[in-house]
Formats: sequence, C-alpha cells, structure tokens
Amino acid sequence: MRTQVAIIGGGPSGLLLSQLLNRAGIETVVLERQSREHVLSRIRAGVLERGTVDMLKRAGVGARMAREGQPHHGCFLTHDQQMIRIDFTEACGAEVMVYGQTEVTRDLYAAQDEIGAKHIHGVANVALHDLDSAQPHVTYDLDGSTHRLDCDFIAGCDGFHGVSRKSIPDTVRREYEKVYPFGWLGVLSETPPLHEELIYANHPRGFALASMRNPMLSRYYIQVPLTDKVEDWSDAAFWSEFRARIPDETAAKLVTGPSIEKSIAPLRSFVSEPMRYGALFLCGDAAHIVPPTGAKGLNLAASDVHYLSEGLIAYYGDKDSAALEAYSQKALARVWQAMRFSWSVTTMMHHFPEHSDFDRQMQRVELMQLATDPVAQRLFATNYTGLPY
Ligand code: RFL
Ligand code: PHB
Repeated sequence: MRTQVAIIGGGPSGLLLSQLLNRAGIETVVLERQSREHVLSRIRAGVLERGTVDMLKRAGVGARMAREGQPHHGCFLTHDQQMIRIDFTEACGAEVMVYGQTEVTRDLYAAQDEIGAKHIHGVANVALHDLDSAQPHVTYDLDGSTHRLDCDFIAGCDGFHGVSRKSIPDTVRREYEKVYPFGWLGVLSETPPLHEELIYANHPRGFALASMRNPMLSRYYIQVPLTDKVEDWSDAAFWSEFRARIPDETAAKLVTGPSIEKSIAPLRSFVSEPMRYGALFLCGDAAHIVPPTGAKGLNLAASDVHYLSEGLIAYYGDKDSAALEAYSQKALARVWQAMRFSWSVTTMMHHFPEHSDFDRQMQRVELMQLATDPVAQRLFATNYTGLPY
C-alpha cells in the first residue's frame, strides 16, 4: 500500500492532521493501535484555546462545538478561603471554550468518515523504516500478517508511549524532563458543575480543580500522592477531600453523586528535541507532555498540527519546503512557552512535600499579585487563553 502521509496514532493530533490534509487533497492513512471505541472512551482535556477552536472550525468540525461548547470568559484561583477571579476578556480580550477532548475526537471521527479518510485500527508492532532516506515506510501487523505502507512522510502522532519518538536515534534526540511528586485523581460525575467557571484551588491539604463538560456533567480533580491507588478512594472519601480544599462558601454549594469515571494521572513536564528527523515529524504528546494545570496538552497538539499541516500543504501545493524545514523550530518555540506556563501554575498551586514555609509564602505572594495587579492578570490570561501561533 502507498500513501502520501502515514499518520501513526488516531488520537486528537492524528485525526486533526488527517482531516486538514484530506481537505487539502493530500492522501493519508491513519494507523491506530486501539479500537475507535477505546479511543472514544478516554476522558482527558476539557479546555480549548481560541486558536484550537479556530482550527477545528477550519477543519469543518466546529458545528457541534458552537452549539454545545461553553465559552468561558474567566476562571478562579483560590488561596485558602480567598477567591481570585481572572477576567480573561478584560485582561487580554480573549476567551476559552469548554468542550471535552472526547467530543472533539468524536466530531473528528464523524467528519473523517464523511470524507472517506482511511483509518486502520487494531494494528500491532508498528515500526518506522528508512526515515533518513527518500523511501521511508512503515510496517505493522494486522490479522496475523505483516503489512507495509510506503509514503513520502510519517507523522508521529502516537502519544507519549508510542514508537515514533523512540525511532529517532539516541545520538540525535535530546530529552528534558521534570517529574512532579504527586498525581491528579479525577472524577467525572453526572451532577451540575460547582460553579459556572473553573476553580483552581491552592489549599494546605493540596490542590483541587472544579471543571465541567456540560450543565449536567462535572469533572473534579484533587492532588494525591503518587503512591495512592484509585481503589483507595471511595466516592465519599473523594467528595469529602475535595470539599475540604475549596473555600467554605463555595463548598456549601457542591452537589455530589456517584462517579462514572475515576482515574489517577501522574504529572510531568517533558520535551523531546528535535520534533523532526528526516521524513518523520512528531506531533502532540509524542514529543511533549505538560502537567494538566495549565490546560495546555491538547492545545499544544493542535498548534503542532497547525504548523505541520501548513508545511505539508505548501510542499504538495507549491513545491515549497521552507515551512516543513522550519517545523521543529517553530513548534518547539511555542511548546517551551506552554511548558513554562504549565510548570509555573503547577508550582504556584500545588502542595509540594519538600516545600518549606518560605516556599508557601512565595505561592501566597504570587497569588496576591494575581489578585491585585492587572499586569500579572494579563500575563496569566494571555498564556491561559493561548499564545498566538
Ligand atoms: P494521544 O491522545 O495520546 O493519542 C495517541 C494515539 O496514538 C495511539 N498509539 C499508537 N498507535 C499505533 N501504534 C502505536 N505504537 C501506538 N502507540 C500509541 C494511542 O492509542 C492513541 O490513540 O496523543 P495526541 O493525539 O498527541 O493528543 C494529546 C492529548 O491527548 C493530550 O495532550 C491531553 O489529553 C493531555 N491530558 C490532558 N490535557 C489537558 O489539557 N487537560 C487534561 O485534563 C488532561 N488530562 C491528559 C489527561 C493526558 C493523559 N494521558 C496521556 C495519560 C489525562 C491523561 C490520563
Ligand atoms: C478538565 O476539565 O479536565 C480540565 C480543565 C482544566 C485543566 C485541566 C483539566 O487545567
């Protein structure tokens, strides 16, 4: 089999790239290890930057998001009992859209079906070959036999645990990593959200976040030690701990219910450079991971896809490879800015076991500056709603 661009991974990066390329007349094949149902069962990101929203519209998948997504003009940061509102619109003239990654993925699959884009699910042992030659190709196992896919380019959209990044030789690849000493325990429940805006809470007991998916679906998180297991946390224990970490007046309004999903995700910051090696281009979590505190994971995947799709469209349309040549450098410049923001919000909002009273005073002063200083608010709002592409 032959195609122009082989896409490894059918998560949000792979699907969005496939959608934009097919609409520009470029042939793709998406190879995904899991079933479509499995991909659609993952509960992950919830906040879309303006740039991501614009891209989804350009990809022809904006209709349901426009109907069902919720534009948010601000969010709250709390410190013990104090609620600090950051007004995005006033601070920087932008907003974000609350619309779940699961819904984005569902919309992309539906649009891909409509245009007849090619996806192969259930592939195993994907391997990338001859990346530094003019004949790159991919092999994979399916239904008991090995298949070969020849292509011009390979997009590595296979997430943190995929094969693409590891196909770049160790002598070329440089990795930067910071692992945080805690994880997030997340609960999804069919209850009305605590508040109409997101609440990020800094409390001596640890961080908590109140988020949402729609008026009858809430998403909550609490910081937990890495040694905790999901089984250790009953629903009652989760609600009681969550309630203790948010200001009393708000906690009184919390509506609890049975969890319909509960999971623990470790927090890390990770960047792999370069994002291109010969015919291989990495996108999204395959190249970088951010702690979820800044809501940047999915949005960075979208900006990578923006740069890569522009590069491939210029290459096939105008025989101009300048944008492809610049891909790694351009994508990484934006990635590092989001890394800094996610790291700084994580550091400001969490309880670190090694923190001293001095460190906790630093967190308090940073939050007080956000409460009072329009310059600090503007910086936060600009980063949270998304830096320009
Ligand atoms: P994905 O979503 O991981 O998709 C990669 C796809 O590649 C497939 N795959 C392979 N296919 C073929 N062969 C192989 N060898 C393969 N190896 C893997 C996988 O099955 C999968 O379908 O990466 P992508 O597309 O780059 O999208 C990135 C986003 O998913 C990610 O940045 C965010 O979800 C990060 N993230 C969160 N971001 C937020 O902004 N807010 C959150 O609350 C939030 N929660 C999360 C998260 C990521 C998590 N992960 C990755 C463990 C919670 C979790 C648990
Ligand atoms: C979510 O709704 O899952 C969510 C929202 C904001 C974040 C992280 C996760 O910063």
